[in-house]
Amino acid sequence: MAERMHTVEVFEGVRLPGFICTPESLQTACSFQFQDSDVLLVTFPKSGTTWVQQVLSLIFCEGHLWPVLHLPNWSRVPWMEQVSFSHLLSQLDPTRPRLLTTHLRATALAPALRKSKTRVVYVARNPKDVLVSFYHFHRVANFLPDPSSFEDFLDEFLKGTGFFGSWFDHVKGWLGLQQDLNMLLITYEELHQDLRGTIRKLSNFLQHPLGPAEEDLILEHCSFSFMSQSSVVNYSLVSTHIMDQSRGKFLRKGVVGDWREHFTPEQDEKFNAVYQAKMKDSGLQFPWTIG
Ligand code: PPS
Repeated sequence: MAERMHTVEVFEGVRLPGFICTPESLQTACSFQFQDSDVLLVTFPKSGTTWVQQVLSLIFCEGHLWPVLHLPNWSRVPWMEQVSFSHLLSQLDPTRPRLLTTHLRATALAPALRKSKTRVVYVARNPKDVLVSFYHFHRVANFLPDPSSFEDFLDEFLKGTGFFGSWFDHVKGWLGLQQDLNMLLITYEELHQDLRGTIRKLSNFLQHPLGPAEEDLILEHCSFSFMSQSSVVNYSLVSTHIMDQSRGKFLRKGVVGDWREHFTPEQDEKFNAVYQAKMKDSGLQFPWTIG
């Protein structure tokens, strides 16, 4: 795969890193046969994927921490669109619900999902913070191009021409299916503000109620400080040719509102205007205020 490090895969008009996605792997994702017991985590990149992968693994671990402590997040909750998916899927514990992840848009997976009662957990994050986190990640991940400047990166994000496409289309596409699919929306901000309450909400949705001791165990193993030190979630197992964390950590800051340290007042104004135009008719409610 090393020769695909800088390959760009265009899928449904969206640029994806060819290092992790191929036409075959994308086809496998779109024709996947979901089971009613599956749990699908859906995110636009940098919205809290790894955090919720960890929480989902912990909710279903029944107090047995071995996988959480020893298996990387990408093998516990594999990405459906990635080349490694078929192999990782075959390694999942057949006695537990299959926990799956995707960054793909709703148009790609909705037809397959509609055939099942699969529970979908959509995690959204303030797009200003998503943008900042993604900007830094582009500098770390060698399978993504180095951003030329923050301003150019912001313009691409607003136009939706960057990797993984438009944040606006992703969120509106998936959340427009809330009536059709068995879906729960949670936000990165909610996880920050009330981690225990959000975990409870998740476990109720997943029909996997937790006792107070289980909740405590989950809280302990999904904190930013714990995850930053854990090699199976901080991506230190990945070769520096793929992710060079001397350029910035994968678990970078883990805070709400870091965009304020990056945006100029002009950039903020530009962002707000596009956000208003694209989101005003969406009817969606989020914990952030933009514009
Ligand atoms: S990816 O590449 O799409 O899987 O990235 P993703 O995991 O969605 O997003 C990475 C950001 O999530 C932050 N993160 C956390 N924040 C708080 N607490 C915990 N436990 C946690 N785990 C991951 C991570 O630091 C990235 O955000 P930034 O703003 O860059 O720090």
